[in-house]
Amino acid sequence: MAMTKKSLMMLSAALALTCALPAHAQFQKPEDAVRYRQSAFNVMGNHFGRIGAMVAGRVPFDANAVQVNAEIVQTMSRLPFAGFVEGSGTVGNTTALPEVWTQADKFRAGGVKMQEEVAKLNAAAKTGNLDQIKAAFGAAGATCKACHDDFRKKP
Ligand code: ASC
Repeated sequence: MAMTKKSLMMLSAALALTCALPAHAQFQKPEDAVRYRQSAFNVMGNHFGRIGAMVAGRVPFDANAVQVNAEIVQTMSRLPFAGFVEGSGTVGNTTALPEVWTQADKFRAGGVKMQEEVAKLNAAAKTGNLDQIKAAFGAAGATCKACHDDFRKKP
């Protein structure tokens, strides 16, 4: 069905409104933000781990599977940071440390670094070259660990 000019205008107005909303408006309560960021990290870690199993040789290397998983990891890497809203540091079952908010610039920079390394992993995945994938996987994993060391409660 072709879109009328009016429906296109309504759609773009709705999109503009959605994008203009502050991040906290995504969540009705702080607990929802905790669940959101944990869900995004969980899915990201799951698919990162599937690549890790191939990198470690526990599962046979399958270049196509690496590509599919790396694409998901990159998409998921864009999501969790919107969930670190003010007031969500002490609710639910969060393991976030107060430093997420007291050292917000450092935390943000760590997140950006992670997104960059994950993008490189996705690029390496597209080459199908296991050595490149291994190197990029290691670099991406190091960015996960860096934030866990500094910003996540130890078990
Ligand atoms: C993973 C995963 C993480 C990182 C981290 C790297 O596979 O789920 O959180 O790697 O353990 O040190």
